Amino acid sequence: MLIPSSIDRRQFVKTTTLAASAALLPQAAHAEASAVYQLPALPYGFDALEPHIDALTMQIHHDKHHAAYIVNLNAALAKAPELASKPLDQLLATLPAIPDEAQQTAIRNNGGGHWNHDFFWKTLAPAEKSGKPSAALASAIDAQFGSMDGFKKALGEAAVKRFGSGWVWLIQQGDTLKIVSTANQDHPGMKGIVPDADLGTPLLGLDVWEHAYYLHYQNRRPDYVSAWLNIVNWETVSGRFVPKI
Ligand code: MN3
Repeated sequence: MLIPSSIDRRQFVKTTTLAASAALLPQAAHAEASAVYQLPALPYGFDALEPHIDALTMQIHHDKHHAAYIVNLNAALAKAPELASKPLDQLLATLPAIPDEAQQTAIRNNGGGHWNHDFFWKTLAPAEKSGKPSAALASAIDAQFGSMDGFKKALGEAAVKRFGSGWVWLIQQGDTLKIVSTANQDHPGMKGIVPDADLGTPLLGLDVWEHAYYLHYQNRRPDYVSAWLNIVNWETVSGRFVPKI
């Protein structure tokens, strides 16, 4: 075997590196110009939520599932550039205005997927940083559900009742809190699609798709929900709550 001298090797590395960069450049520049949405980095490491959610589940969930929603959302928007400049929550709130049914479905599924997952990652924190609801939110939870345990029970029941894939949400509507559930990647603000889309502001969103828990919990969705409640970022959730003035 011919071993190149160190100079040759250096030159070889330099040349091939340049070639590789050059080959990537047009594609990278093109991707940047046409990709409306980028996969946001997780606000913590893949293993940060262990043992409640395992690192492999987090990695696949973020790097594969969430990434795919973004790729597919960008592909849908590339065919509808007039929609690309709309903020995502506005786009999701006006889905029925998109006349092309296939396009509407693609944006519903993948735009919802992106919004919901971005919200989901921010809703969570390592168990030691989970904290507690603010006094205002805690009192609203007590008023609505009797106690924190009452809230957890209601959330768990809604999670079990969601047949197939979907989400369970804690939503603020005026002074009251509600637990609602959506199918697939439907988002609580999808007016004309989600029946209660005017319920208010989502405070917390629980992903009950099997991809969120199956590796570790298999069919035990209630166990996943109990564990998940240990890693809620209550500071963030409390920040979304608007106390009664
Ligand atoms: Mn998911």
